[in-house]
Amino acid sequence: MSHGPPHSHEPAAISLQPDEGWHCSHFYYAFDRGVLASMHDAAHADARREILEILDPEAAEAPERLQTSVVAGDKADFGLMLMDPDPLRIESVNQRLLSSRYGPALKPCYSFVSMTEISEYVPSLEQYAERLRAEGEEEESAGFKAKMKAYEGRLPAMNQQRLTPEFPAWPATCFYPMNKKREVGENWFLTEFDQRNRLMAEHARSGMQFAGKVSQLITVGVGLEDWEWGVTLWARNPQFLKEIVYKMRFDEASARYAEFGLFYTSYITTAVEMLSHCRVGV
Ligand code: 76R
Repeated sequence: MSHGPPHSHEPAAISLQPDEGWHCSHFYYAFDRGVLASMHDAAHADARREILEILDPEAAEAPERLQTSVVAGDKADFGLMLMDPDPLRIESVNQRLLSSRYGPALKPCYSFVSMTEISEYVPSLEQYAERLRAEGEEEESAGFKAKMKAYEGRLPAMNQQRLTPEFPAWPATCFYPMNKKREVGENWFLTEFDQRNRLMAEHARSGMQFAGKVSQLITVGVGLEDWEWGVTLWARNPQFLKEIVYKMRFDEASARYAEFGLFYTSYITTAVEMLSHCRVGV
């Protein structure tokens, strides 16, 4: 089969952008205090200006989303969460940082490359109706109709939030990678769809109990990363991070099938606040 216009020798346009949704990268860095100590005051002033430009979410070259946070513990000093349709626009932030005046003082600690998607477990309108029926709602009842109408109303915005999210203005965030088990007898990927769907519905119900306290973004690493998913949580208060993850450990989807990588907990800041917090160039 031939692709592209007939009789054309032009290569088909190549794009790195997904049909829908965005690329996403999480980056974590630590400062090398020895290198910082060897820099003169004037060099710090220039380096600060430069790093603040690179981390300015409003800058012309900035990806669609750029969030800076200061990391708790010694896994890293600060983190970036970056999203854009163009993966190179995201990666260029990392390269511009590393090649900047502060570049020699930056040690990359961890990164996670992923993309957004609408999970196959997000119920369509028909599947949502199915769930309501399964929960014993009468098809003709006013309650059933009201719930269907409400779901139909919020689904487009929810899907947009999954694909091209606005970051919540909440101060605490936590990122961790996760897999679903592939072991003999406990293989998520050999489990029937209905069963997975049932477990994910249970999972979603426990998640919804944290509405107003925790907001989640699941990005997919399958085919791109060492782990299958990246979990980004934002919380009004860090105690909710602890509460939600504990609660979910009891959901069968997590209890039986989930495997987790390292957790990176951090607090959202501006780039200026991050530099002051890390006592860099101040
Ligand atoms: O997207 C949606 O809100 C629809 C329901 C839903 C899906 C499909 C949902 C709801 N999640 C979904 C998918 Mn989730 N989620 C996690 C973790 O720590 C743990 O035990 C697991 C890490 C948390 C804390 C969390 C929170 N979820 C997924 C998937 C992808 C599975 C796939 O596609 O195969 C993973 C790996 C995963 C893991 N989830 C919610 C939450 C919360 C808080 C909700 C409710 C969202 C809301 O209220 O809008």
